[in-house]
Amino acid sequence: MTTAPVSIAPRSTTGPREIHVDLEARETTWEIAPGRTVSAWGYQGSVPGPTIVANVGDTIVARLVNSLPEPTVIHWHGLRLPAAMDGTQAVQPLVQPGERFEYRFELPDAGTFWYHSHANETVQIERGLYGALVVLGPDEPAFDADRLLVFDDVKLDRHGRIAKTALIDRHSGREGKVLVINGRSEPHYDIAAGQVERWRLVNACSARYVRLSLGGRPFRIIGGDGGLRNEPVTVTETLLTPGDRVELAVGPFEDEGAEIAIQSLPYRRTAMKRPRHDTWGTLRVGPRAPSVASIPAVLATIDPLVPAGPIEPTRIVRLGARMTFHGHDWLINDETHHHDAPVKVGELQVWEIVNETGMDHPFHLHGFFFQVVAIDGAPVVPTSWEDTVNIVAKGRVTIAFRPDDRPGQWMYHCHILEHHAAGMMGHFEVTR
Ligand SMILES: [Cu+2]
Repeated sequence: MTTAPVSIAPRSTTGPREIHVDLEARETTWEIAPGRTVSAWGYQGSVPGPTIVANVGDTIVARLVNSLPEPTVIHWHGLRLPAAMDGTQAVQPLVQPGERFEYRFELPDAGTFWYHSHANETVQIERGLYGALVVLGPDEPAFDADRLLVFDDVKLDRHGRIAKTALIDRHSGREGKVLVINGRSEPHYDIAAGQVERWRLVNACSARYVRLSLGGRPFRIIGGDGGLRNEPVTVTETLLTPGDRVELAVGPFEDEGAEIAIQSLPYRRTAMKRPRHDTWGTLRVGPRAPSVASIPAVLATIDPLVPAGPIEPTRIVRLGARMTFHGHDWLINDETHHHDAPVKVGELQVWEIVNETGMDHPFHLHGFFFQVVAIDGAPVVPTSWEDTVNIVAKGRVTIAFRPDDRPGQWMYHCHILEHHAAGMMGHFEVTR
């Protein structure tokens, strides 16, 4: 099936607005491929849920109505919102069946974000409770078209239903064989020769890493989790862990009629999974069209939080595992659901995330963007703001962030949903 670009035009130049969104979580029928449906859960009955497009400074008013048979809650992934709006059980009671909750918060940053259930995630996100949120800044680079691609994989049982959680999932994370972009398998996209499109990618998979390639063609990375990076960088692949976002400039292609595979290259995130080469969709190069795209050489200024020189972590966060009678527990500093020390508003945080396990873990921090300042102890110059970073097996990544004045309960966790559920998460308080 062919999919048209999404409309990501600014809605208004008349100043900040309130954007009202209804998000009823309910049972629905999800057409994952033409004529192939599964029973699922979706916001407003669609998977993904409604795409929210807003400007920096707008206020989101999102009304969650829970029409599911179990409690739920919505987390706004990557957004710097007040703690009370973060949508976790640490800051609000779960929204019970038949109940509702109104989220209200301002949008301080431009970028590609997403929202998803933060209750019984291994079931609720797998069944489709996620959607994207795009926030536009006042001065975005010009492109010929915008696309939003939300990657997900669905695990079906032999009856074609969304499979129940298996014991092995707790160890390796759940991966499904049905690969979908924006809820549909094998989509086709058309791009005019000579044109350049902005692609915003979200990895909504429970555990699958997407080492994205466009048939080996070069493309430019222009943004990460927290909006535009310092400058465009040309690559032939980029890795998206679960929870990750990346923004790309795709094109120009000169070969009219070419079919380019949107694929993921083999990636070994755990010795337990055989790395695979997968095709997610196809990009077709159509007749030539004029281009208005203009990508500046400098996209954003990323001022380093940590001065050059030796880096002294203020905190060590160790990712670990232990065998138990029910399989693996996943740990932070030797504890499941770790309670970490508070941090103070305005005090620079330099956290070394140490992966003691034999498997990669995507580390996600709620509510605050960080800079990656060292990898395996070697300083790196930060080029973007992130909220999710891969920590390779036995590897170490040092991140830095300075909590702004949003006190309350926050958390960090592995974004492999089964690992989060099995304990690889930490609570911490931001205090004044
Ligand atoms: Cu993990």
